[in-house]
Amino acid sequence: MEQVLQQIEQIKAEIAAYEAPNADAVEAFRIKYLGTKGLVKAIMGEMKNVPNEEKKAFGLLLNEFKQTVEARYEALKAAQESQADTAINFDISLPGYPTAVGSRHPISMVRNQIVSIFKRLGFAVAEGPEIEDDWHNFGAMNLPEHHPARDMQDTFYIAQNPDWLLRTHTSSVQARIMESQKPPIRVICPGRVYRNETISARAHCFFHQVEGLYIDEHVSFADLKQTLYFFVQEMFGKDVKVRFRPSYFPFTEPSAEMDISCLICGGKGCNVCKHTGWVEILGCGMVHPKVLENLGIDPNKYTGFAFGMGVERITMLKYQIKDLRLFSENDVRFLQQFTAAL
Ligand code: 2NL
Repeated sequence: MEQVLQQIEQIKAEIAAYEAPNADAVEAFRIKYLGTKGLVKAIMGEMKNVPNEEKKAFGLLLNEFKQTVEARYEALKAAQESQADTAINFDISLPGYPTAVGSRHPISMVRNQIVSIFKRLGFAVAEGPEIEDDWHNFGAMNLPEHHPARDMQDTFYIAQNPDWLLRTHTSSVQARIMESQKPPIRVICPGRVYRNETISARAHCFFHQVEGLYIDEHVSFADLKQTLYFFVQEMFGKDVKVRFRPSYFPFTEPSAEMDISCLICGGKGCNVCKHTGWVEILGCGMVHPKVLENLGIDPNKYTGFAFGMGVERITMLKYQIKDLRLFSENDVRFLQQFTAAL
């Protein structure tokens, strides 16, 4: 009896000091103490040698002993597992998980591309307010009092002050430059503009424009054509053809619209060009003398050309996008397709 109690104390001391540096040592502990031929089992076997009246007390003692050994085993096992978790068992030189980053909006990409082409020709970039007054947006641009563009149906007016509106084109930025600078003026104005339209695949209440203006002595329609021809070649490639059709704008005279040969069918005729072989990309003309005069530039001394294009229109052509609304819905499945760093 006495001997068994001593053995129990000895084992208790042993297991408390037991160290398991790895999983094998933990397993060795289990086999040595808790296995079918282990020490705990052997001591349990001593039960049969205990006198009946002491069996109860001895049983309790043995039970407590067994639990102590089991608890020690569980502790060693847990320590070993947590150590395995934190151990460096992977290649720390591998790159981390990539962080999802956004991509440039296609409208911004194409706008930047347009702007950079004109910058190379010596155009400066200018921006201005989106809330304008009637004069800079309409009056100075030679839009008569009762022109339909001035109608509430077409333009968003600011409720507090009927003289204020959301600009309908970025001409208002050029108007401010003509007011405050002397020719030569060579400027490109990208920006968001607003029109009161019913939203559909082809129309939205806002879109983006790039307008250009060049004023100096002796600026001619030939300068206009060559500048825009250079732009088209840089933007769409050397094989693209251009044509000018006469048109009308209140702020230019003469006025024209410029078409390029269809990028999709190369001029043979398809759905995109409505089987004409040509697609319209911008409007342009010689600045109306009245506009120059309105903004303090002598039309007898100076001439100029101007043009305006819709960025959405050019982006849709370039990427064959069929619905304008995609540009403002911010659906990542759409946006993720434009990953070039422009
Ligand atoms: C279009 C046509 C155009 C202009 C914009 C302009 C600006 C000044 C003076 C004269 Cl300051 N004209 N801009 C000229 C012709 C056409 O835009 O279809 N845009 C989307």
